[in-house]
Amino acid sequence: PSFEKLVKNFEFVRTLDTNPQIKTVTLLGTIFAKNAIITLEKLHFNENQTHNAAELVTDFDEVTANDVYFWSNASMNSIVGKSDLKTGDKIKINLVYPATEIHIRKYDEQKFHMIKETPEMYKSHVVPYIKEYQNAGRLNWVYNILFHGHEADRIVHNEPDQFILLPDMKWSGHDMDSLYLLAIVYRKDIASVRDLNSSHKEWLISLQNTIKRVVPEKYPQIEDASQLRIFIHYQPSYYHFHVHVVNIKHPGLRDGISVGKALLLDDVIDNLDFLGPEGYAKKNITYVLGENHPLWEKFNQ
Ligand code: M7G
Repeated sequence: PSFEKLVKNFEFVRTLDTNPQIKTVTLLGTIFAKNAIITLEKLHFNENQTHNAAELVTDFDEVTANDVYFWSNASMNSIVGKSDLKTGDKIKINLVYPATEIHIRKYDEQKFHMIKETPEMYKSHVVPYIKEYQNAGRLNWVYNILFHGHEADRIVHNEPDQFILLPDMKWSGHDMDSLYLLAIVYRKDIASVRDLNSSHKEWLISLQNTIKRVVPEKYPQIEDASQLRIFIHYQPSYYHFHVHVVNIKHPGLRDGISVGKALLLDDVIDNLDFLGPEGYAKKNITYVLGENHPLWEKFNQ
């Protein structure tokens, strides 16, 4: 029989695996009473699709908006280019509008470098950058969530005086394999991991314990907190302390969970025992920096 005929006669038994990163599903089934495994992969947008892809988005579902950020699940309403995406294919669409130069540079293709940031580099270059940055309204979306009721209907947990836990903009909100939540703390005095020292240890442990308790309660598909990857970023894009809470099955988006960007919250907490009273301000931190990042220019002046 032809390949097509074999596939047409596939009788589904169970799903072996799904992978949100490479957008695959692997199915076990039978074809003419023999076991068969089928892997389907959603294809990447190809060159001749990219220019008009945005025109073809339809069926916007539960649009969320915060400051200059908008996101929604949607679908494509006609065949794009030659193949790949077909009518009705589900997509997730994110919009930044109006986008600043920093946004454009962040998403633009660029060269990356490993940087070993010393405590001196932090003080002389990063601290002024953070100050400059915080005055530029970049944290509006954070304050909207914490203090102005934005995204309120989506909040998973609100621990008064501690933090708000809610779906990250990166998450479709439906697919549990790629569950991605964000815990944003109320306090404004921690811009990044660099501000953490041993005095924050108990506070961080309690924050993490609450996350580990409430996520499996809210999402029974997460059977146990050991199925969550809980981490922070250095450098973060937003200098107000927040924690990423992601299904361990999610292999990550772009560099989000790569070494050189993500630090496990557990490791951070443990390191506070060894870093002395100044904590992370005293440490060399090595990470990936893109040439479009404002710090790249500052370090190279
Ligand atoms: P980050 O480590 O500062 O930067 O994380 P990254 O974007 O390089 O990861 C900020 C996190 O906040 C990211 O995971 C974003 O997807 C998420 N995020 C950003 N904005 C603007 C929003 C928003 O308006 N709402 C929600 N819920 N999440 C957001």
